[in-house]
Amino acid sequence: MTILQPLAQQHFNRSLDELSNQEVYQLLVQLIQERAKDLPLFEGKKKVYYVSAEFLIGKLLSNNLLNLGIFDEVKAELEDADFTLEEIEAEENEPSLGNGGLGRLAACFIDSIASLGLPGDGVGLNYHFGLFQQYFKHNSQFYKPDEWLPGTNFLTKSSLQFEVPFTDFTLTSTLYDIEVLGYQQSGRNRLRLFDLDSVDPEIIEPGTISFDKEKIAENLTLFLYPDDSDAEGEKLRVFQQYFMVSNAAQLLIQEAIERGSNVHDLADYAVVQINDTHPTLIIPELVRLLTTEHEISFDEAVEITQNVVAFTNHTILAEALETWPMSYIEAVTSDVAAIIRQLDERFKAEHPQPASIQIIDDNDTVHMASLAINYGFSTNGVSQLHTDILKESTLKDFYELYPDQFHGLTNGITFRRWLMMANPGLSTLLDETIGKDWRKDSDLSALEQFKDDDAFLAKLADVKQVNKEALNQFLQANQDVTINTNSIVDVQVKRIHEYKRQQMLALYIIYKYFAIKGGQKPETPITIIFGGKAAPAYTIAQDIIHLILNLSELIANDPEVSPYLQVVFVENYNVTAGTYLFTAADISEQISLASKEASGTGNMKFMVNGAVTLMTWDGANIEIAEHAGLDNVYSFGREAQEIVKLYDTDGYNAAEYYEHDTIKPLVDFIVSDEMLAIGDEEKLRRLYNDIINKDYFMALIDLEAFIDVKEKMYADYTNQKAWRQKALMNIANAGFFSSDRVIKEYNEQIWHLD
Ligand code: 26M
Repeated sequence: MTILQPLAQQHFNRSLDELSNQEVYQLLVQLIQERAKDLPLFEGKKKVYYVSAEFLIGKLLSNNLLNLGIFDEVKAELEDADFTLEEIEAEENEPSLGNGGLGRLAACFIDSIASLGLPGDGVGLNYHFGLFQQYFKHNSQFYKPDEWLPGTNFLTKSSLQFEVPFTDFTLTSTLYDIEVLGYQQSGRNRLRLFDLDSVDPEIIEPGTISFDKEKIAENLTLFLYPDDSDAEGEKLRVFQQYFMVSNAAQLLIQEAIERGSNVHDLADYAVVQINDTHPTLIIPELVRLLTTEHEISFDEAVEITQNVVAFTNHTILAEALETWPMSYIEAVTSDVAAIIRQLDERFKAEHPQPASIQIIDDNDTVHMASLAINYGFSTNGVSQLHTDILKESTLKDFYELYPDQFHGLTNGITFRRWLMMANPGLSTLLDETIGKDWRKDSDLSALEQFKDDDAFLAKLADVKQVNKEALNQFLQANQDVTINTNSIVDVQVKRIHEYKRQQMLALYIIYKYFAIKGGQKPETPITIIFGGKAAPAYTIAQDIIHLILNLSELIANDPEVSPYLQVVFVENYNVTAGTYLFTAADISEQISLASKEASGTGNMKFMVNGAVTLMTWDGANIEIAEHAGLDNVYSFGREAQEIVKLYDTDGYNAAEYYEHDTIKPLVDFIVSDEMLAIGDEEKLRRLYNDIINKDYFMALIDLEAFIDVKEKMYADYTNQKAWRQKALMNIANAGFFSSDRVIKEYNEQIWHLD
């Protein structure tokens, strides 16, 4: 059977093998769009709207082919015509419409909602520029705008438009849809991305990522905010948020009415899951729309809204909990500001105390989480530990008020992208070994029986080897770096943030550099790979990148060390790079300061691809250890309770740790002559001073334990059989971390779709 050949004739009047890569890509997009349109939308009385400022969907071509069930066929036909799917995929711009974990979670969730056949759409913004593209120069991070729209993409312009009334003007939205196909499903959902026709990239100053922030109609959906570390008090972000939620609210009311709602019963037709507090303004916006457009009383509108909106919290970092001065909200939408004041007064009248749960504080600042929790019906954390910390400390006073409203739903990842697409070698091996049911039910537990099967373990090792070769090729093409594919591949990829402690791994690299210089050569060579972007406003995160790039250069140029240790920083880490890294890794670095990583989801991508986790007792790492078994992970470091107490009592003193004989030389090396000879003195000193005087995220507290466990892990790697058995146990027990399980739980506990 050929699919593409007749299309090539029809559209280009040429045979497939005569087309350019770009033409083949266009053909495939068209094919997918046509097949998608043939599928009906999933239906049901009640529908979920997953509203999120970010959807880090990544490239869609292979994902759609896989979900349509024509992946293998198309791949084979392309190969017959002398194309590879990889080179065709290179024609697709990657939509990087998210910063990191929160945005990628949203992408996994819409894939799972569709794959379970549930009616549910994603709702967000059509940023013209995604997260900046990162490049390195002089061992530092630089930025290029991420232009992903030009050329053929998966967006279709819909005819739906809504009026969004801002304080000083009204804007009319346009809507772009991306089809969301479930895995082997006979229906579809959509990702609905709102935009403005007036947005104009011309306002960007050439060669920069700056623009006139006052021109709202021209810039509203221009950029995704590149900042997931500090809640920047920018009015423009409030404009974006209000535009997003006003459209979402109008859309869901309109669709509910179309399905038969009389609006009074809206909660029987729609449930809104808000991805962190960014879409919280949907609460007062729903109240506004219900009272002004649908003749519903204020009290009833509040009750309806309360039964529609559910909130997910993704962080306990104080600096990431959103607050907005009321003056900003008034400048953006005075009507909604007035409603927030009413909601605040209502709440204060019933609950004058404590101050910690109030919506508007004494500084006339709105606490978005308070609005979401007090006027939503559900609040959930994203791992067991994170949920416990929310209940016991961060949101304690809310939990006491609404104990039944709290849920814990440990995150998950879609196995379609992160196993089937990313790792065809392992997927085929799984099919041959345990049958194909895992592709539908995510159950890999039958693999455990092969724990002592040497032939199987050898095949598992072969798959890893092939993936290391593929990673090597990717790195050669991406940034002209060659790695030793016979080395231990040890990977930390995620946004750069002090709490994730990339700086601690950098200090370990210094330790290892000294050890090798001193004659202690590792039995197996080691490749340590970093990837991740630092928020432009986050200086110390940039300095950490600078430190690592300098170490990479220093070691590469040292013939005594380079045969045994290589340090690579992947440029512009994104979803595509992730597929190569998760599948090639032997070691998964999950070393956040306990209590700070709400869940993590990269940890799960490594696990299902057979990397062994090196972990602190944080987020979903704890559950990974429970599922894989304690013998099959490596753990270290202080636990969350102790860390929370240290923060409460101001009990951590970095200088004290710095004075340890084992630590001081490592930290001092940051500003050594060797480093200053290649690096920037200001940056290195700033980082050095920060670590010895502040070290707010306590990199030094766990450093000694980290060094010990890393040494043990590298030594253990030489027992290849035992190592492959650990890898197997990780894969076999990864089923729990499928986002299909998570979505079933959301549905059972929160959404209650039919
Ligand atoms: C805030 C203000 C201005 C601009 C952007 C932001 C902002 C954007 C994204 C703040 C936070 C953002 O994301 C936080 C995030 O990614 N949290 C991660 O969520 C994952 C999914 O639940 C978890 O697995 C991670 O542990 C958590 O860090």
